[in-house]
Amino acid sequence: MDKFYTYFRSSAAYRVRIALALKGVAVESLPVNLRTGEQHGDYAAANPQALVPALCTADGVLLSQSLVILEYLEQTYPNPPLLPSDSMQALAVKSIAYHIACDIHPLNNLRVLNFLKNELAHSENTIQTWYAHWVRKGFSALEKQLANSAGKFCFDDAPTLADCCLIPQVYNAKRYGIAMEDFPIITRIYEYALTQPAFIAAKPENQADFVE
Ligand SMILES: N[C@@H](CCC(=O)N[C@@H](CS)C(=O)NCC(=O)O)C(=O)O
Repeated sequence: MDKFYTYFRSSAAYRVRIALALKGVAVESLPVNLRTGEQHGDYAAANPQALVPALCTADGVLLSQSLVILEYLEQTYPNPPLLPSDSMQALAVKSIAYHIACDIHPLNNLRVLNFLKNELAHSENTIQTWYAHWVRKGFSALEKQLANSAGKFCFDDAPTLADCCLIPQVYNAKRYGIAMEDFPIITRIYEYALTQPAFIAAKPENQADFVE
């Protein structure tokens, strides 16, 4: 069985949890506590980036980067597919997923916020302004992008890799108190997704390592 290094609150790990649940794939979950800095211990010897998630295949190959793990899952467990069969539509889905994973999430990751706080001595208020700025800028563009593709989910009515990325990012934004009124399509997709069993199973509060 594959081993999955995760943390309940990690939005990148949450992406993978959604895909695992949608595909019905069982893994051995190994929590890495990011709050206590466990990512910098033994785990960093296996994954030098010291970030979660990572997935170690049954053959002992360690995959880092959530989008790579999603690609591995798509190759290994093709059903249900999380990319449309039409190649141009698949690229449209990836464009949404990359928008979130490459341009929104990295600016607001724990280590970035910690650096603003600890090394650059910014106040909580400034850090919140930083967080809100990048999420709002990203979500504003995403809202326009989704206007051309969304149905119940980001691309039509079935979940794709784009939803694996969007739902955790919205969860994270809500946790940081971002008002979602300006993003009705994103909000509609988020609320619909959270009525679906796979998305419920993947929620941070439904993980074994969850703490308040
Ligand atoms: N691009 C990476 C990002 C991974 C990432 O940033 N993970 C965060 C949690 S969401 C992390 O491990 N942070 C630990 C830290 O900042 O020290 C991916 O998609 O897997």
